[in-house]
Amino acid sequence: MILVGQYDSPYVRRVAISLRELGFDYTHDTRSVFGDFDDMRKTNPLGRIPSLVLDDGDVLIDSGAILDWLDESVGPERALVPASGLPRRRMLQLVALACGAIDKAGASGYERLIRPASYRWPEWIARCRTQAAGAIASLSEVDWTRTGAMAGGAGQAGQITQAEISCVSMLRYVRMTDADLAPVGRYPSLDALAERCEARPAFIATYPPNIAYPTA
Ligand SMILES: N[C@@H](CCC(=O)N[C@@H](CS)C(=O)NCC(=O)O)C(=O)O
Repeated sequence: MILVGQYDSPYVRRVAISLRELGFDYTHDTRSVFGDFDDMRKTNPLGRIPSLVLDDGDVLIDSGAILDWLDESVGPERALVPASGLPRRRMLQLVALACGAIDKAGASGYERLIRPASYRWPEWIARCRTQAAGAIASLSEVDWTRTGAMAGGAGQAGQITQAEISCVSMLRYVRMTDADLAPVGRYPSLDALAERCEARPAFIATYPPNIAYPTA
């Protein structure tokens, strides 16, 4: 299968980490969502990443749908999100907070990266950053040493969970694009989570290099 999209996208990265943690092989298509826009739209009509091209030619789009398919493929014992009940609900809540923080940090980042300076709207950027900061603060209150236990099936015997993968992908992205939202030291629980996860082979292999984001 082919994973389309670069690892500086936290959505691509959470799929890449999940593929690796679950033992899937993939080829990496590193076309750029901006530089190769027209070509990218032939893979995904939305012109977004990630996409996952399956061996039968089917193309899955949207990281949530891709991860759902991965979990279904490996079955409930190995799935990264618990199959049902309170553990599933709680884990999906953490994943939603992580993805919401990505969306909001991303929206404010695109304002700075893409929109011409004279058209930027500071109040909108501030609102997006407040929303991202709220989700990050909420995630920092989680006892990350217990997410596996909370997750029922997922997380047993040292298996990583989707909450951890998505949260650490979010944190790396935020620290690349808007570090003031979660500087090292402000949230010790998230620092510890990142340190534990970023040492795993799947995280090391997908660690995105720093990118130059405008600050204002
Ligand atoms: N809900 C989507 C969001 C994907 C997304 O926002 N991808 C970004 C890169 S991080 C993208 O393709 N941005 C370009 C665009 O939307 O035009 C997912 O989870 O896959």
